[in-house]
Amino acid sequence: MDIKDCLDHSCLSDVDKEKLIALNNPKVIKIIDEYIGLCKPAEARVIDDSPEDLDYIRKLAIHNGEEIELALDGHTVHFDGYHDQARDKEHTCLLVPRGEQHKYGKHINTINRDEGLKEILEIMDGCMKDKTVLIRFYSLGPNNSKFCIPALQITDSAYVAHSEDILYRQGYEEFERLNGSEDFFYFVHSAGELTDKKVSKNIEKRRIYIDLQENRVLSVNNQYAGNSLGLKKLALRLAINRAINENWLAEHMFISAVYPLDKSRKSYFLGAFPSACGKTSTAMVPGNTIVGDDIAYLRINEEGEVKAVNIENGIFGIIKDVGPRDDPVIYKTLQSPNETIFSNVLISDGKPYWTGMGKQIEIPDRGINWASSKVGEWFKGFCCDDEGNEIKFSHPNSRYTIKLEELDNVDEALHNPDGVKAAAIIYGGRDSDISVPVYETFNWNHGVFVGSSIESETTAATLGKAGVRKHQPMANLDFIVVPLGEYLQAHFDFGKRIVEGKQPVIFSTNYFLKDENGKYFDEILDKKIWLLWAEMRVSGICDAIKTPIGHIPKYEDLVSLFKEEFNHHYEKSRYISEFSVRIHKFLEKIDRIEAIYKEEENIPEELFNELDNQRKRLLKAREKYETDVISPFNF
Ligand code: SPV
Ligand code: MN
Repeated sequence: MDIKDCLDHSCLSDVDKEKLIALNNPKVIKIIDEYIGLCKPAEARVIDDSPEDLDYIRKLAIHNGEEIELALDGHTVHFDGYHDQARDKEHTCLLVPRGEQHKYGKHINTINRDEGLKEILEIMDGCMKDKTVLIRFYSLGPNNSKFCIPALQITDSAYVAHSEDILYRQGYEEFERLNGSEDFFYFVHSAGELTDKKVSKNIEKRRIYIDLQENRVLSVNNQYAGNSLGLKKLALRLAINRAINENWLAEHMFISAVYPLDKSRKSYFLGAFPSACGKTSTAMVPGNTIVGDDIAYLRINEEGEVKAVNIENGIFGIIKDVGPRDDPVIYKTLQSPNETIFSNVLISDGKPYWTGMGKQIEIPDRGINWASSKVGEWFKGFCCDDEGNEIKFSHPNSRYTIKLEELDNVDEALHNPDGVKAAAIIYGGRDSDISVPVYETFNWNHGVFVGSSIESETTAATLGKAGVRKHQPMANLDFIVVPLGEYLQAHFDFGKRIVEGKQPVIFSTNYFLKDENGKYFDEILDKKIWLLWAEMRVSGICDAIKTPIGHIPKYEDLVSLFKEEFNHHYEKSRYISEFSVRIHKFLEKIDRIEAIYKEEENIPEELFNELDNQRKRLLKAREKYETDVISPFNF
């Protein structure tokens, strides 16, 4: 069949058809043909990587009311509907062939593939009526790299396309390079019918269905980026499946270069933290340079080392608490003219306001924001949300979207097609009463166990109640679309393939430990000290104390780091409180984790071995020291 015959849609101009035909890729044409036919847009535009096309998208987002221009050049605001402010886990489902649903654990919502497809395709029938559909080509990973996965995005939201232009690398050329191959991911998104305030109206029909068989995700009746942007968490899910089959890892991790205080060395750290647990702020610790803050692909190169790339090109970051003191680099960028989309903040006089932007700013009493069920006027005392509480001026999950290149601290290796060498991996959670602020695991397998045991109190980044303790293996649980056992086995197997001595050192951090009065021990920037200590360990510069959970810092090393960096005396009493090993708390956690894994099928032997060994070490220490809370000075 001549591929030109497929594109018999009056909504496509000849110029646009030519752009598609030039790619010489029958699968691309077939997909576009199918979804234009189904979604029935008024107009279709094929966007290549030209500056004119990208400018068209920016203008369209403003023209159609999905974004509003702000006072500073390049700044816009976008509002998601009141019930569309976070990832919707409930309506995100994996399409699973008949008879296979039992293989997947409790963590994934699954739906029979035939039924799910029927349902969502019905919802999508005519969903782009009167709208312009945008056909976009992107690259997940640096261009022309072994890591790169080309991705086709079809969306009727100019906000989604604009966000992806900021957050991802353009990929029309990657599709040319594909030379007809079917090896790409694709995403079809529709915000669905919009209200007069341009937010998705039919929220009860919001669906995000993941189809591993076709390497595609269909998403409808939403705008919040975590639900709508194919390239973000929807692609992460497809990538996790693909990585398992190809022996690499797709992780919810930042990548940053960490330097000692005298800047004499540089090591790349990766870190996995559940949403809203300090991942971006760890990646952005002042003095370090950033490669990425959210998603990394990891591969082992020919020398047997771990290399990692950021598959993104920008940051979709939580804006709450971004202020000049704790987040100076981002704050400065957000106050400068450049391409930035704010979402769900208060707007007054063309300026954005958010919670925790610093004491120097007075928050206006009126403005527009996400407060009413329609986006609209907000005023101090605005009542009420679904629980009857006063509505604050800015949502806890309000965000900013910027290009990494806007930041002063972007790392030179951002686009390196070979990636950066991973010297260390950090696993962090949100835990108020168990773990110490930082420790180094004994080896790769112990580190995998620690990553697999992350627990975190829920946050505003997903819909539902915040503050509930949840198991969050590798901070990736929300995105793991394969049985948990397979995912964990892939981590153990990955470790075996790394050349001995080249394994990244795995650390655990916890910034959320509280004292008996419920006050956090740590200041926000103290995480820099934990990173500096980890860097010293990676570089072989300092000794550490061996405990049953791993190696912890010596008091004197922390005293000098706090002194040199913050000119602050790190009190011995605080050290003892923070770094004591709370045996029964760890044991209770092990019991919780064990119970979860015992309910899953095919959890690797290695994991249970690590768990048993960890438990034995803790029990032995309790016997030896005859106490349940062991001071670091005792070891
Ligand atoms: C996260 O929640 O982990 C994010 C934002 O990075 S989202 O796009 O919602 O996934
Ligand atoms: Mn994330």
